[in-house]
Amino acid sequence: LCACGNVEQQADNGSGAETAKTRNINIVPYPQSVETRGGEFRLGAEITIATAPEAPDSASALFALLEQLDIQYSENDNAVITLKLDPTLDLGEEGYQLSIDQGITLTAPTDAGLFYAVQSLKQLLPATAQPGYDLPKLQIEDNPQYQWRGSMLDVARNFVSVDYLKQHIQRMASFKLNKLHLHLTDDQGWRIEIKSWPKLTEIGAATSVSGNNGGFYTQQQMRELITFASRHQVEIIPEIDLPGHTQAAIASYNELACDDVINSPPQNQCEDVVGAARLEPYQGTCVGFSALCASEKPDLVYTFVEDVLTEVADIFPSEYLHIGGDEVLNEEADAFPDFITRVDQIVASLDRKLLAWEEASAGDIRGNSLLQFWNDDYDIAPALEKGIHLVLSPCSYTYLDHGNYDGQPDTYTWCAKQGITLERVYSLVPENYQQVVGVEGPMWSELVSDNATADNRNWPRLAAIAEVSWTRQSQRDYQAFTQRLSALREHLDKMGIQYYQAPDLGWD
Ligand code: TNX
Repeated sequence: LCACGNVEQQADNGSGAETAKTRNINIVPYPQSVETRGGEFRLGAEITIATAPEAPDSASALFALLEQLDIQYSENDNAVITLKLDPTLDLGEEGYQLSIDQGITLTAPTDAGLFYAVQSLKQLLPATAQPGYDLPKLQIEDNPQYQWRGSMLDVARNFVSVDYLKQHIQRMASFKLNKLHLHLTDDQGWRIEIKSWPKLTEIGAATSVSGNNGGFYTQQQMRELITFASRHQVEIIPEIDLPGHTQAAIASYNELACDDVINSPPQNQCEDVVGAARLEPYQGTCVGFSALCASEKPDLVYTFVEDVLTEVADIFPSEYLHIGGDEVLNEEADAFPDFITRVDQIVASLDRKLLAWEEASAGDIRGNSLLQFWNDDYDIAPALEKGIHLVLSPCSYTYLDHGNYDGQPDTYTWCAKQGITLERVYSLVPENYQQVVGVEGPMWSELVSDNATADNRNWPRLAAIAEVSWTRQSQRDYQAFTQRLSALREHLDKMGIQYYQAPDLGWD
C-alpha cells in the first residue's frame, strides 16, 4: 500500500534505530523508526507555529493540543513548531516525519499524515499544563503497516449517545485508529433513520436489550458525526445486518418475515423466542433466529433492502457498506447464498464495495469485497482465491465483549473461556494471515449498557489493536508496549477513559 521499503530496512537492520528492547519513547502505536539524538529541546509557554493551509485537520489538532497544555501560540514563518505538507515524501497516505531538534518539524504528504504526527507529538508531551516542556531530540519516520485499524461499536443491542461516539472517535484518533464500524441494526434495535421506511425507527428503535433505553440517530445527526469523524481521520462504516439479525425490522414491518411466529431450528438454543409473535420487539440476547423472508417474498424484501441501502449510501460516503451476513441459523439458511449475491449487486449499483462477516463468502460476491474474519476455523480459502481481502477480527483475540480477565462479570466466554487479556490481544499476528487489510476489535453490547462498561471493555485493549495493526512485527514487543502504554496513563485519564486497569500496566 505504500512504497516505504527504505524506511523498513532502516528499522529492521538496527542501524541507529532503537530496538524494541531499548526504546523509551512512549508512543503507542510504536512508530516505524525512532532515532534519538541525545539532548533535549525545551518548548516554552509561548511559541510561534506555522501550519499548512491545505491541511486543516492537522492544524486543528495542533491548536487543540497547545490549548490543552496552556501554550500560547501565534502563526509566524520563523516558527518553533512547523507543520509542512510535502507531497513528494514517499511515506504513503498516512505516513509522516517528526523531527525535534532546534525546533519541532512535522512533515507529511497528506493532512492525515500530519494529523498522526501531531498525535505522536501529543504523546511525547504530558497531558496537563506545565511551565515548560522538555522533549527528547529525535527523528521519527512512521507509517502504518495496515490501512484498516478499526473499532466496532454495537449500538443496536444497547444504544449509545452521539456525545459518546464523538468521545470514542477522539480516543481512537489519538491511537491512530481510523475505522469506526457502527453495528447499526440487530434484533434488539434499529438505530438509523430511514425516511422511506419510517416504522424502523418509530417501532424498531424503541427497544434495547433487557428494557434498557432505545434510541436512534437521525440522518442529520449522522452526517454531522461523519464530518466530525473525518476531521479526526476516522471513517465511519455503517453496518446494516442482513438477512438475519433483523427482528427489529420485522417487529416494525411484520410482512418482512415468512411466518407470524418464530420457528427456530434445532441448532438454535434460544428457547425464549420460539413461538413468540413476530410483532414483538425482541429484548433478549439470542442470535440467529430472525431473517428477512427473501425465499418467499423476494419483491418485498429486495425493495426493502434496496431502499434502506440507498439511503444509507447517501448518508455514509464510505467506500464499503457492511451488510452483515452473519448467523442465519433459521429456515432462511438455504436462501442465504443467493440473498448475499443479490445484495452485493445492489451495493454495486450504489457504486460501493461490499463488506460482510465471513459467512457471506457463501454468496457470489465481487473480488473487491472485504470479509470480516471472526472464526478462525472458517474455510476462507475460496474467498481468498477470488482476491477478496480480510479485516481480521478473530474472536479469541479481538472480541472485546469477552472478559479482560477470567471470570469478569457481564462478559461473554463462548469464544475464549478465560477471557481475552491485553497480552492475548497483542499476540495476534496479522502477518500470519493472507490478504489482510487490517484488524478490528468488535465490542458487542448485549451485556454492555452504560458508557463506563463500554470503556472498560474497549480500553486498554483497543490500544493493542492499534499497535498490532499500525506497527510492523519487527517493532512489536509486548513488554515494551506495556511500558509505553503504562506511561500514557495520564493521557487516558485526560480523555476521560474509564479503562480496565490491566495488571500488566502496573497501575494498581
Ligand atoms: C456473535 S460473530 C455475533 C454477534 C454477537 C456476538 C456476541 C458475529 C458476526 N456475531 O451477533 O453479539 O457473537 O459475542
